[in-house]
Amino acid sequence: MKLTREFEERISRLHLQNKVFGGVYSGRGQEAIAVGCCADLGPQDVVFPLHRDLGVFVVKGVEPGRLMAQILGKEGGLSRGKDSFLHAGDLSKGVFGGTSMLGATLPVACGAALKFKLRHEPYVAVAFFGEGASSRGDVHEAMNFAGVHQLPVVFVCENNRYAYSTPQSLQMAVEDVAERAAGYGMKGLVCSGNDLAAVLETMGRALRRARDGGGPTLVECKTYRYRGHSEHDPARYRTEEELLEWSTRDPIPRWELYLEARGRDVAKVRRETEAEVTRVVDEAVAFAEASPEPEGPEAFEDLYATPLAVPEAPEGPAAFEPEPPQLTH
Ligand SMILES: Cc1ncc(C[n+]2csc(CCOP(=O)(O)OP(=O)(O)O)c2C)c(N)n1
Repeated sequence: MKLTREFEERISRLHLQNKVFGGVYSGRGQEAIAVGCCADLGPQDVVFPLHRDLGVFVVKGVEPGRLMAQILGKEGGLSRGKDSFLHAGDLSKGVFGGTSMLGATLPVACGAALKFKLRHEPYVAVAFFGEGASSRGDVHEAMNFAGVHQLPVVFVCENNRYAYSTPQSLQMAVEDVAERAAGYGMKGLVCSGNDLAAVLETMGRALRRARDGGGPTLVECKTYRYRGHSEHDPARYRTEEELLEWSTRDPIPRWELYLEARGRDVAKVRRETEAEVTRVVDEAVAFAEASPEPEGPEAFEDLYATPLAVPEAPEGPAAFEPEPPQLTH
């Protein structure tokens, strides 16, 4: 959680220096969700993060230098400087790239989960989305398909109460996104997304169900977006009281309390973690800044996937020759 937070702090500073390629969408306050949902995933499990999910990349083990280079649009980045963070992925770590169309990654997650099921592979697909995206058609079609086919997929809704400036009450008529799960024949679970222990426990149940062939789960993590929608948004549409209330639920001090209650020397943990986090982020920034700008011709490379297998042409005459269409007038 601290690594993600520090990484994002540094991105905000680089953004002020005009070094970031594309928008900056902070997930400050939502760190426990990425950590709690990805901590128990294996290298073969796949994830579908969104614009606020830098933490998912971090926990899935994407190399921090390449991640920072992606954010600066450099050659050393995940897409070799061809795109911003928004559409970045790293298939070597099971991280699919995002799309601009909110919710459009959920059907793709179902495709990945269907592949696991058809091949009897014991893996899980995890798709992240906001409560705003939950009102989009693709999201419902994906959940319906996952329910019908009992796919090993977990849908994680990060309900941070705002879709850009739109509060939840203006875009959905139910209190919990998780209520919708019932309509698709799956379990809907709600937990505090600001409490790492709660996310770990809830996600653990969903992952066990998916791995045991029990089908999909919709996990709703209640949380709060500490910053504006993106760096250009001062988010004045929120009240002081609301900000104050949620500032007391910061997931990092909350986890420290949890550790303290279990007898850990939190001051020591904090010291060691902060030193390590600063070192990792310093190195990532140094790598990204030293990485060259893309030159241009690479824009025409990596455009098509290499086919897994080229089907062989059948020998002899084709088994089926379609009739030419008959014109009636
Ligand atoms: C289909 C679609 N509509 C609108 C947008 C513009 N847009 C980008 S992010 C965003 C807010 C999304 O809110 P939510 O899904 O709750 O996620 P959050 O940003 O709160 O994490 C909007 C409206 C988009 N990218 N795609």
